[in-house]
Amino acid sequence: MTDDIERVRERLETAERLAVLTGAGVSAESGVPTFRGPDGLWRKYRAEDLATPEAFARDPRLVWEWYDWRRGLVSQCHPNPAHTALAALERRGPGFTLVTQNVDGLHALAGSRDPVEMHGNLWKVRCTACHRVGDDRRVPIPIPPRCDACGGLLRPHIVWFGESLEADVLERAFRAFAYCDVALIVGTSGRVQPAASLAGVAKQAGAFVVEVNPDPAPPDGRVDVTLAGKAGELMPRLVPA
Ligand code: BV8
Ligand code: ZN
Repeated sequence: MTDDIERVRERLETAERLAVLTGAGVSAESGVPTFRGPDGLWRKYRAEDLATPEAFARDPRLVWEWYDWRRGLVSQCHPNPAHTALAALERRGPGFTLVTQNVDGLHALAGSRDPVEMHGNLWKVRCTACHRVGDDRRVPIPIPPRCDACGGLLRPHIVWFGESLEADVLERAFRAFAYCDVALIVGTSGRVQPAASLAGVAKQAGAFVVEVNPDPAPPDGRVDVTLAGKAGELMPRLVPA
């Protein structure tokens, strides 16, 4: 593993265009539960019961109670060394894009300047009537929350299953991976589309692809080096202060 770490560290030093994709695993050591792990969120809740527009239409109160609970939990969590290392990597120079599936906002808290939040953000709400998007950090949030401007029902500004991602977000994410020379895939099970396609896009473009995960996906030809370990431990070794 040490040789692999050295190899990846060198690649990161010489990379001209670096694309990073993170998933719930990068926040696991901050205390944010993952989705599909043994103590994952989806173990207790069924995704289709909560993270879909149909669930929200059926029972907005139940969906808001789940998000309010997650917001309360995340409000107590802090970035871990993996988030900090990625922010340091970004400061090395231009040509860096961080794409995250996470909605916890911890990358920005750690200093990442402009993370591409593919699935939205727990701290943003969107009016279902006038479609205004705004920050809302109330914990707890009054349920059901109402729009200040028009009184419409607010929803989490989060991409639910069956909902399309914002076009500009998709474009930024896919462009970053289509033109990178090194791609880092950190802490994701690679189960959710279209994020799960990004590693293949990088490979197709001839990039050097690295996965960081204690429980890495079985080799499928898209990853050049797999570093089997926790992001909070490995990322600082890949990006020495
Ligand atoms: C869409 C918001 C077009 C909710 C989420 C093919 C093409 C297009 C769509 C689909 C397709 N096939 C299926 C679909 C539909 C669907 C989909 O992918 N379903 C899956 C379940 C099969 N996709 C969609 O609906 C997307 N929409 O494509 O629009 C469209 C429109 C209509 C109809 C069809 C298509 C929208 C997807 C967004 C869904 N919203 N979240 C919320 O968060 O509240 S996704 C949800 O899963 C989370 O956001 C999370 O980010 C994401 C991915 O999970 P991971 O981040 O990977 O987390 P997970 O727990 O799975 O894994 C954690 C990993 O960390 C593990 O590998 C573990 O080993 C590792 N780990 C643990 N500890 C550590 C660690 N790693 C490092 N360090 C550690 N310490
Ligand atoms: Zn409104």
